Amino acid sequence: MAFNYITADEAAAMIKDGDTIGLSGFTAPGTPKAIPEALAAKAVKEHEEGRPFKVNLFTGASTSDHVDGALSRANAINRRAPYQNVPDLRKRINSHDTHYCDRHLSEMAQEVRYGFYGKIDYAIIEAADITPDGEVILGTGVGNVPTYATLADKIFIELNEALPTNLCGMHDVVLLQDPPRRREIPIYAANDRIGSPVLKIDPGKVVGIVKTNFLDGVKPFSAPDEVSKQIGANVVRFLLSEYRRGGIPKEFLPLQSGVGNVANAVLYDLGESTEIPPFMMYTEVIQDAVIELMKKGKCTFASTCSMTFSDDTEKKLFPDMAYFADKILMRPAEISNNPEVIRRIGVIAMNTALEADIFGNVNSTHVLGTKMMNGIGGSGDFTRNAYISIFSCPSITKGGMISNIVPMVAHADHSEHSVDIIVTDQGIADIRGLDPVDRAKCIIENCAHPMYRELLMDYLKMGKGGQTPHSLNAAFAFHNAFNETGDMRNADYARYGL
Ligand code: 0RQ
Repeated sequence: MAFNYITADEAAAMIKDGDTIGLSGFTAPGTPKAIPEALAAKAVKEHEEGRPFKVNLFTGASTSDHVDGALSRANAINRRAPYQNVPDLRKRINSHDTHYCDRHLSEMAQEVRYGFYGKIDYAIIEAADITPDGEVILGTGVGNVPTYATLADKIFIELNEALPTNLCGMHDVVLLQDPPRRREIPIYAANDRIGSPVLKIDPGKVVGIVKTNFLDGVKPFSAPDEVSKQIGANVVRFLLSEYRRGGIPKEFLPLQSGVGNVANAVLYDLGESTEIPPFMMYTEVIQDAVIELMKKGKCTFASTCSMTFSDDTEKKLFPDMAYFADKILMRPAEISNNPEVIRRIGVIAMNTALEADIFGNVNSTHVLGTKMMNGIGGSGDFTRNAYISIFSCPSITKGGMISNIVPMVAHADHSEHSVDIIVTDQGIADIRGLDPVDRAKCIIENCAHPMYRELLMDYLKMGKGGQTPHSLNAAFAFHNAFNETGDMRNADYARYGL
C-alpha cells in the first residue's frame, strides 16, 4: 500500500454534505481526533457561506469533544448512533438538530451490515501502526470498526504517534457472519481469544493517512462522594452475601461494570475484600481502577471494548504495556457486549439507573421521561442476559427534590423481567422471584429514601387491582409535581381523584 500522507484539512475537504461516516473506537479511546475537528471547521465555513453541511455519524459508543463536541457546536451532525455523552451533542439531540438513534451497542454493527442505516461512505480509523499490506494495529478502543472498515467505500487512517506499537496483540478482531450462516461464538471463558490481533483492510480503499499525536484525553475520576461510597459498599455487601450462600460459584463469575464513581467505589471495595477470590471481567470499558486490581492480582483478566484510562494512567502504562498484554483483550462491541457470550459465561452486570420504579422497571436514558441524557449504551446488552443484573442509583437527587424511586418510570429501558437487584445508598432490594406487590414493598422499604417511603406506600395501597396495581391517572404524580413545583415531595394524589 502506498502511504499517502495528507493533512486533516485535506481529508475533511473530500467529505461531502450528507456523507455517512463510521468511526473506530469506543468512548474517547480509539476514536479519531483530527479529521472530525477539521470537518467541524469545514462545516462552520460552509454554513457561513450559506451552504448546508451535515454528516451522518456512526461510532462504537460515546466519543470525545474532538468529535461530538466540535461537530455539534458546528451543527454538523445530521444522524447519530448508537451512544453519546457530550453536553453539546445532548443539546442538539434534545432540540432535534441531530437525529439520534439510541441503540444497544452489541447490535449496531450487525444492523449496519443488514443495511438498516444505508451505505457507509467513509471509515475513519485511529491506528497505532499500519503495515504496507493493510494490517492495522488499532488504538485503545475497537468499537464497530471491523464493520465500518469493511462496508465503507473509502478509508482514512489517523496514525496516532502517541500510541505505543506494542498495543499489538491486545486486540481480538472478528467480523461475525450474518444469518442464516452465523455460528456460535467460541468464547467459553472471558480470556478466550477468537480473532486476529490486527484489523485487515483493503489497502485500495485508503485515500489518505493523517499523522496525529494525542493521548485519549480521559479525565481521572474524582474520589467517590459519600453517597457513591455507600452505594458501592451496598453492592459489594450483596455480592459477598450471595457468594457466601453459594449463589455465585466458588471460582466467582466475570463482572461487567459501568463507568463513574459508583463503579469505581465497587471495584475498590472488591479489591479490598479478602473473601472474594481473584476474578475476571467481561465488560465494555475498563477504567483506571481495573489497573490497580490487576497489579494486586485481584483482577486476573479483562475482556473489554476499550481501555478508558486517564491520560496520566496512559502515560505510565504505555511504556509498560507488555505487563498487561496477557491480561487485557480489546474486542469489537458486538463481541465485548455479545448476549450469547454474556449468558453463557454468567456475567454479573452492574449498571446505573436514572430512576427505578417500585415494580422494578428502570429508566437509564430519559430525564423526567423526555430529555435524552446519554443513551442505553451497553446496559441492555448486559442486563437482559446477565447471571445477575444489578442496578444502582442514589435514593434521592437534587437535595431530595427528586426521588430516584418512583411509582412508574417515565421512560422504560430495562423492564421488571430483566432486573434482579436494585441498590441505593439506603440498601439492597433483591427482587428475584417476587411478584409485583412484593417487589414494590421490597424496593420501597430497602431503597427509597425515608422521606418518600410513605408517599410510595400510599401509591401502592391506592392501586386499582390487577397483578400490578398501578393507578394510571396518578402514575406520574411524582414527575408532574416536579415539573409543576420543582419538588416531587409535593405529589398530591387527591388531584387525580384518589
Ligand atoms: O444532573 O448533571 O445537573 O448534576 O442527572 O446524574 O447521578 O451524576 O449520574 O453520571 O452516574 O450517570 C444513568 C446517566 C447515570 C449513566 C446515567 C441528574 C443528576 C445529574 C447525572 P447534573 P448522576 P451518572 C455501562 C453501560 C446508560 C448507559 C450505560 C448512563 C445527572 O450511567 O448513561 O449504563 N447509563 N452503559 O442530578 C432527573 C432523575 C435523575 C436526574 C439523576 N431521576 N431525574 N434528573 N439525575 N437522576 C457504561 C460503560 O461501561 C461505558
